[in-house]
Amino acid sequence: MSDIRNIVVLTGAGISAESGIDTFRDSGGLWEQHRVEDVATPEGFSRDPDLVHRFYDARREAVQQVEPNPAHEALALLDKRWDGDLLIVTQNVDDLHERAGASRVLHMHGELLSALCARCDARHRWSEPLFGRPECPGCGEAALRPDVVWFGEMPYEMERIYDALRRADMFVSIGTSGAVYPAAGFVRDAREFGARTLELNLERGEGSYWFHESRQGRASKLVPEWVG
Ligand code: BJW
Repeated sequence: MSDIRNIVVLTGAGISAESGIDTFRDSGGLWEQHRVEDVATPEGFSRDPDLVHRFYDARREAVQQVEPNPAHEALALLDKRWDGDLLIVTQNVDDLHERAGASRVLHMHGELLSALCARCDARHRWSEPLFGRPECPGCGEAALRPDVVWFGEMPYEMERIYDALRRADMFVSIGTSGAVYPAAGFVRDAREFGARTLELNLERGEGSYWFHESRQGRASKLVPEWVG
């Protein structure tokens, strides 16, 4: 990686699979157990907020029971020792990158441990005092919802992401099916901006042909090998 200075890493559910977190589209994944329209759209939340809260409460609890795996740890090591620019853009709402020790992490689809006020847009840590309390501590309205990005909503910090993609010499995608936009389009964007592109995934993702190189296998093996 001698000619590389600026790196963007995109991670998806596959990086957390070996920690014991369900992915979305694999066999037995979350979308086989729940209807996307019911639990991952603003319309689903308006129809049945209790169902959606139960879905995210269960996932929040599951994440608290698991630990980062060697793939998260390898990225945290890269984060510590890389003196060029690095941005770990994760689609995941878990906090396993941070718990492994990474700090240059951007959660484009939000975070399980955060609550969003649908009225005033304030974001609050989803800590004990908030449980079972629908009122926003900022504006007092009963409008708290999970701070996650549902279909039809704008992912977080897109400007910062595209800025990093524009400057990237290398773009690495880890554990994502490439089925959901805009993240699925980053490889094409990065490539057009001049980056070398690498896919690390159990199987080829939907946009695999966009990558200069694609390696298949478990993230816990491929990511430490790539980081070195
Ligand atoms: C392993 C492994 C191991 C397993 N090791 N690998 C047509 C064209 C373009 C866009 C659209 C379109 N029609 C509709 C849209 C828009 C829509 C969209 O993309 N829909 C698609 C279905 C087509 N997108 C949106 O609405 C987004 N917003 C938007 O577009 O705003 C407008 C905009 C325009 C222009 C610029 C910017 C914005 C919002 C998308 C929100 C997605 N939300 C979810 C839920 C978040 C909260 C939650 O977690 O509950 O995000 S959906 C779900 O999918 C979640 C994930 O982050 C996301 C991606 O899934 P991921 O991570 O890839 O998981 P899987 O399960 O799909 O794949 C896992 C992979 O890991 C597999 O490949 C396995 O093989 C692999 N694997 N074990 C290595 N051990």
